[in-house]
Amino acid sequence: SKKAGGLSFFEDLHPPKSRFLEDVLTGLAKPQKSIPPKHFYDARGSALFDDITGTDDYYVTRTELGILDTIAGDIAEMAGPGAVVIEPGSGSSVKIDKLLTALDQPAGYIGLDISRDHLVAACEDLAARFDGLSVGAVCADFTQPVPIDDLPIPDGKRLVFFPGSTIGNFEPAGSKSLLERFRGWLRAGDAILIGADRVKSAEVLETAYDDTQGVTAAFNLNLLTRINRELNGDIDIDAFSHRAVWNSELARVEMHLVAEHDLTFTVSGKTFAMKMGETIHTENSHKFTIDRFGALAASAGLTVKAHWSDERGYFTLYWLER
Ligand code: AVJ
Repeated sequence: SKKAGGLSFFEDLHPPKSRFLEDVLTGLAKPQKSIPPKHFYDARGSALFDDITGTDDYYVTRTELGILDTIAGDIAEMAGPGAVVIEPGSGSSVKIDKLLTALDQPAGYIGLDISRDHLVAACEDLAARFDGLSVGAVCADFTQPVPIDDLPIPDGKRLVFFPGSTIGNFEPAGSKSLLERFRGWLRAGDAILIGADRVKSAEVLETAYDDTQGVTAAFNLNLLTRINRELNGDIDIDAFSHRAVWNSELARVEMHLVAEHDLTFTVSGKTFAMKMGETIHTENSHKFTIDRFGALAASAGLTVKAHWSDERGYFTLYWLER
């Protein structure tokens, strides 16, 4: 029973709207100002992120795609015929196309995303590209509980696909709960295929997050443009510069917006002051050794059954089971 647009089902769990204003006002009031990275992704921010993945310096996306090409046969064998792919935060069509093409007659695909319009468009596109694949869409926030048993998921071995090192955006406690949540979607024999960026030299990491073309700088600064437009702000964007720094202690690349001189600004009627050199912390991108990632998985009750990396050891895809 196909619904309009070629979807087998659409389930709207009505996730609460992201609290952009609340997050910004709370974050700017902290001693170390910070804004969660999920707010980067308005239309302009999403387009800039796509541009980042095309830069020479941001190796992440290109490297993961290369690994996916190399391991297509292994993946097909481990998943077996008739697998059902579940993708939380359904993202890049290039990656999911590679996975679905690699698999042996996948039975279904379920996209799960907080952004209803983006989700439906992406899933309808996918249904059109993969004739005969049962495609479902769930509008939900995957960082919150999802009543997976109430959804009409087709029978078959489940494969939760979480590429891109998105897990790196979460704090250690958050990444553990996220993996626990995904684990709760698995039955015996089901699996998670997850990509995570590796620890490497500070130089490579800092260049990847401060590319020479300035795309990542524009991506970071766009957050201020978004605040001015959507939250009635008057921030002088020219007063800020982009900084990416490898924090080896915490194994993460941090992105900051640095005030170039003392300034004040208002957002929705609230006034904020910053000193020269003070920063707004906008993103953490955690990096993992294979051992550390295995320990994280184990802490969430998951076992690494296989893992694959590129030749430089920049990025790793992990096959996890419960
Ligand atoms: C989409 C979170 C995986 O951390 O590498 C890219 C976002 N930020 N360049 C990452 C990002 C700056 C990206 N993730």
